[in-house]
Amino acid sequence: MISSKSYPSFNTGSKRLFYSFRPPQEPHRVISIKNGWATVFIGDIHGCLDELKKLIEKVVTTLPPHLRDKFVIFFTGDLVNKGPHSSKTLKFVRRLVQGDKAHAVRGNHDEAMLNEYASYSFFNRLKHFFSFSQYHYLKFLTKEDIEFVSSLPYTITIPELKVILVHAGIDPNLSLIEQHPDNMVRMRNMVHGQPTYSIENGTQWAHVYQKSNKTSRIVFGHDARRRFQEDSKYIGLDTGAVYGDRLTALIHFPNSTETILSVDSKAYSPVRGEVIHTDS
Ligand SMILES: [Mn+2]
Repeated sequence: MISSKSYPSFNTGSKRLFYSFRPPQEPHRVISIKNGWATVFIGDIHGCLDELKKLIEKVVTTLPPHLRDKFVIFFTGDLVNKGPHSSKTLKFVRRLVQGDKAHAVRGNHDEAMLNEYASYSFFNRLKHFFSFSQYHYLKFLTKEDIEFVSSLPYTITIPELKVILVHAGIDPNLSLIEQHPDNMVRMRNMVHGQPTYSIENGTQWAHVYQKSNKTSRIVFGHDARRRFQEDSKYIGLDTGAVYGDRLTALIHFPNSTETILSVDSKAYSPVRGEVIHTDS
C-alpha cells in the first residue's frame, strides 16, 4: 500500500486532485541525452506488449549499426489498462527504465491503477481474481512495480532537444511548475483560456500552444481520437494502438533529422467516439 503520507504536499491551489493519492516526489525531471546518441519517443502502449516489442525491433533495424546500442527511449505514459498485457508491459518498461535504456512520464491510466491499488480493500483484492475486473492484473504486480509507477514524473525536459515530454498536455498560460497535475495527464482542449478534459468543447490545446510564446516542443500522447498530431511546437504520438490502429515511434537522430515509425496493432478495446481528423 502506498501511503499518501510518503509524498510531500503539492500546491494545487484550491483544486482537488482527481485521485486521492499524492503526485510523485519529483513531478518535473530534467534528463540529458548523451552526445551522439539517438532519442526515441514511443506513444501510449496500454498493455500492447507484442506491438511494443515489434516497434522496438523496427526502431533498432532503422537505426544505423553504430547507433544500435546508443539510443534511449521516452514513453508518453499510459503503459497499462485497456489492452491485453498490462502487468507484463509494466514490468518490461520498468526493466528498460531501471537499466537506463528508457524513461517514462505518468499517464492518467497509470494514475488510475495507482488509485485502485491504494484502495486495495478485501473486496477489491477478491475482485482482481476474476478476469472481468479491469484491474485483474494488479495481482501480478510487486511492491517494486507499484513504486516504479509512483515514481514516474509528470514531465521530463530534455534540454539538448528543447523538448518537454508530458502525457496529455501543457497549459500554455502557465510555467511548468504551475501546471496542475490533473491537466498534465488528462487535458485535451482549451476552453476560454482554461484546460479541459473534454474533446467536444473548445480548441485542441496543442493549437493554442502553437500560437503561444512558448518555445519548447511538446511530445505527448493521450489524445488517441485525434491520432497523430504534429506542428513545429508539438508532436502527439497516441495513434490508437489499443484500438487496432498503430503504435508509433519518433526517432530523433544525433544530426537532428527525424523519422516516424509505426507498427499495426490488433483492436483490443472498442473505440469510444469517432477518430477526429485535424488539420495538423
Ligand atoms: Mn491517457
